[in-house]
Amino acid sequence: MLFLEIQKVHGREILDSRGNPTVEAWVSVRGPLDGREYTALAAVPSGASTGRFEAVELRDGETRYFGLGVQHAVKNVNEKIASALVGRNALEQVEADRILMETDGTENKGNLGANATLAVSLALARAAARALHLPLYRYLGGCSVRKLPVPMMNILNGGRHASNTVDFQEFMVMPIKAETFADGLRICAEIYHNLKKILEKKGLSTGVGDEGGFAPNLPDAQSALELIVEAVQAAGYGPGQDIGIALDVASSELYNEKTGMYHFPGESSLRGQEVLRDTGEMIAYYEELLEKFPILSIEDGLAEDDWDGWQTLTRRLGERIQLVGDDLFVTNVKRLDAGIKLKAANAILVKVNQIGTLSEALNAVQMAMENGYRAVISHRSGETEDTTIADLAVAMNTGQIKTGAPCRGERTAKYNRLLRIEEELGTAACYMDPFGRM
Ligand code: 2PG
Ligand code: MG
Repeated sequence: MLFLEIQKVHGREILDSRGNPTVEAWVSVRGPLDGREYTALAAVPSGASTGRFEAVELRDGETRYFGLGVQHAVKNVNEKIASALVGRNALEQVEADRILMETDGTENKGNLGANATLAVSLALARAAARALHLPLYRYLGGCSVRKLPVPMMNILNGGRHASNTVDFQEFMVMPIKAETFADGLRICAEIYHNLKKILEKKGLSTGVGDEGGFAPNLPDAQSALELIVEAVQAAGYGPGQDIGIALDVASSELYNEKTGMYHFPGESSLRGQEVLRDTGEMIAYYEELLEKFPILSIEDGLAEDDWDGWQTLTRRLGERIQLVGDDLFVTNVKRLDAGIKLKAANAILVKVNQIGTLSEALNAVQMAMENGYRAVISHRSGETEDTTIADLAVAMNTGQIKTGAPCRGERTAKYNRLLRIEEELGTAACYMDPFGRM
């Protein structure tokens, strides 16, 4: 077996797209054939609507950057992680990730920080690919890769990602009938621009949220969906025929443990009275929205701990639409396994920093697929220019990616990387409706 000796591991503190610090790592390995040094970088994203069961993002808690500094995580990269990995074979990703877990020694990466472990885990894969002169998607996915993901493009932001009155976090369009990824991306961008014109005409704000989608003040989810349908039609596409709608309710953020209810602060403020829904009402609400709009996918429709509710939701809607567990599963095979056994949800959102190593994220994708669950590779609301998730979506054949609006460089970096991959794959590239309908 080839030996790609890990030579250096180095971390540094950089900024994410919200202006908060995050960890970047670079790893250098010795090329197996020419003995040259190959270096690659990777940077870690950060969430706002973070699930309670996610791996730990180590923050300094000191005064600089309001406590959000990551100097301790960086120190862990430069000291503990570097000394555990230098001299080992970069081709043994699973073993390297196991060493990261062992060096950390906790269930949730609370010692080293999942931001420290993930930066190194991703940079390691990138450096190995580079030393082998392979694109990352090819290195991770092998000779059979060809499927470009359908974007779930977030064009209207709410919840924790914007300071408007929209309570659902994400309203996304999916170009399910496009011929190619490039075509799908163009269609989404055209819808995005039409939405902007419609908002302007109505005197609504065209400022954007954390993921680049518009963030106007609207009375409720129904009015957001109406605007999206209008934008799809104005762009010349058929809602439901060419374009499906996906929602991320991020409902763990709306759920209040004390009342056992979902609280809608935006809707409440505009109605002048408190709007609350219990689990049954949430499900009924989705059923009502499904009747009116071509919704194909709902993420985090219920809170991260409401397993009973998720079972009911899946029984009621699971045959009709995709139900994605984000905070519910947190890219963790233990939680996913529990969900599969309970028949809760039918898809998983995969965010590499929720779990903290590449191998563990890949395991989650594999477990999902082996059990008839779909997997959607996803960015975080706080991102960097790192494009690893674009390659990951192609390598793992997931057929879907969630990476924001066609706006803000950290979002377009992923889309642009997918354009390059599609061109590189040439006639082998394929793009298809992830829900397999004709
Ligand atoms: C989500 C993500 C990404 P955050 O909830 O799916 O869109 O948001 O990174 O804030 O958790
Ligand atoms: Mg989510």
